[in-house]
Amino acid sequence: MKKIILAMAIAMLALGANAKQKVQNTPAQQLIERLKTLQKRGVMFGHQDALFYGTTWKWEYGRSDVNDVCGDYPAVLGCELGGLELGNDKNLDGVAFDKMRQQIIAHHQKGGIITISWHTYNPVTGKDAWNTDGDAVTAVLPGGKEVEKIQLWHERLAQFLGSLKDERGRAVPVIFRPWHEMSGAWFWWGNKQCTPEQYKALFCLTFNAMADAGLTNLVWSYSPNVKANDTPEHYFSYYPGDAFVDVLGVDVYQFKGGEVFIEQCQNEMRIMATYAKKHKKLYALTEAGYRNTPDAQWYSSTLLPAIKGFAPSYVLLWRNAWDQAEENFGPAPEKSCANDFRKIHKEGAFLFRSQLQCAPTKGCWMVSKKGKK
Ligand code: BMA
Repeated sequence: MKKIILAMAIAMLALGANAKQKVQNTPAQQLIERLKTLQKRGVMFGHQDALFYGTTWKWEYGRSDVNDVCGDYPAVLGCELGGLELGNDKNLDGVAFDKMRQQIIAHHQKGGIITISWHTYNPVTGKDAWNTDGDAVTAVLPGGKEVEKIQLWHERLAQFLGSLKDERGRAVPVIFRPWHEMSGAWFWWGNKQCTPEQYKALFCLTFNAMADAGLTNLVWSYSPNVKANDTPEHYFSYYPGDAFVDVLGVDVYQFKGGEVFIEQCQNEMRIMATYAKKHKKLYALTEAGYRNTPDAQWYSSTLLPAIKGFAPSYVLLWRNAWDQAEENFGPAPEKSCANDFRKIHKEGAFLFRSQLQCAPTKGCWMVSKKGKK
């Protein structure tokens, strides 16, 4: 009973926060409207950590592997906050948070879209997000032994997200995607580590903490990992509710042949697009890739067919890591798929940053007509 009352209180609080956002026309709502407008024009191309490093370089601000290949920047910049909660000045991949902030603001000012993930450390064991010991979700939910720690971690999170402001002090809106891939069992918030109800409470806890901190710049994304022959029932089994989510997402990587990847993406697209239409939500391929991309035609023969017939807001390929040779998912000049990427760029398969325009006086919500291919 206590649990039901708590869940209802959380839901009401969140509904209130959402209602308040609607009245005030917040940066988050402006971004949602902008994303809806952009969705009609095409699918944005995104790359994780695009502006911080590539496989052959690092910390050269202004550079991007995507730009090195095709002469344009990704429309969507993915950033990662893991380690911020500990008070570190760099994330778990070595990206300094002050540089990240600078690049987020610069990307926004050039019209780009930002999405942020959070590989949160395990609050019980102190180890990384992949450490599943210690019943950590129970520990951070009301009544748990790490409630104060998650409060502190939420404060640090809110401080960073609230510090994203342009030169005139206006909040920079971002798509925030915490607690991702919960339908797998590799993170401490995964499906073997907590119940769907506990997961939803965790998502709402973070949502409410950000609302209580007064943040109005967060567009929220839910992103389970792919499941073979996924069903809507399964896809939505951890869904916290429409009041908490703006962008439906899914993370899909190619491990086997391209046909499997295409089939899985098409199936997830169908599930997300159907719900998105009915509930007026956006949807996206929030993480994707083929490790090292050992297929010179991967973009035209696999990635594009994977989303064919659907209108996701964006597709984000995972990082080209500077520190781990195997963590390589995006295009890069030295890769055999570079020509194919140039080809699909030229054909206008995706929207890139130069095609999104920022109106300096009105905030970054305008859409460039001239960018249309
Ligand atoms: C994972 C891997 C890790 C990385 C983490 C956060 O998918 O790329 O190497 O630390 O994302 O960026």
